Amino acid sequence: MSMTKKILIGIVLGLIVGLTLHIYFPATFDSVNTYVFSPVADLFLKAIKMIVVPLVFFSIAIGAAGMADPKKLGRIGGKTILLYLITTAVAISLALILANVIGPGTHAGNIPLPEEAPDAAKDGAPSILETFVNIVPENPIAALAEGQMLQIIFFALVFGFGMAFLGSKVDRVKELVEQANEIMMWMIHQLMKIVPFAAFALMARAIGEAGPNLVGSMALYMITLVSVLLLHMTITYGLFLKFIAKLSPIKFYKAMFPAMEVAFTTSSSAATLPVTMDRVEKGLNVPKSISSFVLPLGATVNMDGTAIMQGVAAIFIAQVYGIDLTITQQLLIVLTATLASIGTAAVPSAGIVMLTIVFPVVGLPIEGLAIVLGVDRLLDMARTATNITGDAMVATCIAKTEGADINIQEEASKTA
Ligand code: DAS
Repeated sequence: MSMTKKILIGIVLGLIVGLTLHIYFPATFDSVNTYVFSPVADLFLKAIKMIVVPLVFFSIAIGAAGMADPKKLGRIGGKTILLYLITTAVAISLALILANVIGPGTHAGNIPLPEEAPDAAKDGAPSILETFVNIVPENPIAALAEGQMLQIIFFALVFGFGMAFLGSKVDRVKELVEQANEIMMWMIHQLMKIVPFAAFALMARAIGEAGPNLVGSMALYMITLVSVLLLHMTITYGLFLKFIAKLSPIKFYKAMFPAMEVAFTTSSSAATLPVTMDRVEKGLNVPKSISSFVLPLGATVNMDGTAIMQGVAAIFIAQVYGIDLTITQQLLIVLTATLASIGTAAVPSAGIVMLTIVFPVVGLPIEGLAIVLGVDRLLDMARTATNITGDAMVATCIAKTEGADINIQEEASKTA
């Protein structure tokens, strides 16, 4: 049985058990939660927290090194990184606008904040100036030890730029960082094997505590997220394709559909990369000289779908806990989710692990992860399809601006 089916079963069983206990056996729920749901759910959340700090450092350092590589940073590299950052910032902005307008978490019935919720959740957020000044860690080791996410991200970015600009002098360090990141991705892969059980426990606990209202809110969260993904792929990518690549979006999506299918079924941009490259080169006639740079970089650092999930999830969880996020905090979500998506590994469920960066930065309790985690593996399929589509769209635009003849040579791709 596929992992997706196992997770679906975990979610549905968790829903049924949680609702049954909440409605018919409320007195029993507490003991079942204490001895069954919470141990499994908390173990899983702690394992995610265990992975996230080193993963953030290694993956963002590698992402930064890839983007800042002087050998690649020329005209094409500069345009690519600019387009990647612009589309990701637009993606998150769309996510925040729609999540605030739809308000998926506003009807969940304010779930009480956990005792150890971050201060900002209780005492309001630091000002943007304080946040900006605090982003530079006085002691990076302390920042890593305390899990100060923005400071870790800043140090990782600077470290990555150093690896890029020092080039071959630090090849050994770069190799060590890349190998360490492989180990972190291996850990995520192992952890994801218990997602069906974790999804059951997380769902049963969340629904058992909050009741039927949360079911509707979670459904609305999923609808909001998928709506933003579709909006971003049709409007944002459509405008870029029409006005920069001078290409009909319909033709683009016809050519890219096979790659989107693979991304949807594998939930991995890395696993889809060969198909993405094949379709961009043969279906959209993008020169290999461009696709071989733009697409592997995009699969690593450009994840619009992931950034959208992180934006919608942050607003959703704030609404569920009744936390009003200021405009400053929401702008901080744009910055943090953009950086988190740069560091997100191109493997299943990596995005939800990186969500643990965004929450503490805007004072949201990490326990909120439990509410979205249960359904995340299903949403990962949709957002991974958006991730690779964004990479292909940028590759097509870059090719056009470099004078390539972007047209569909289906017969060529069939005979090739
Ligand atoms: N599944 C990841 C990818 O491969 C994205 C994510 O987890 O958010 O793109």
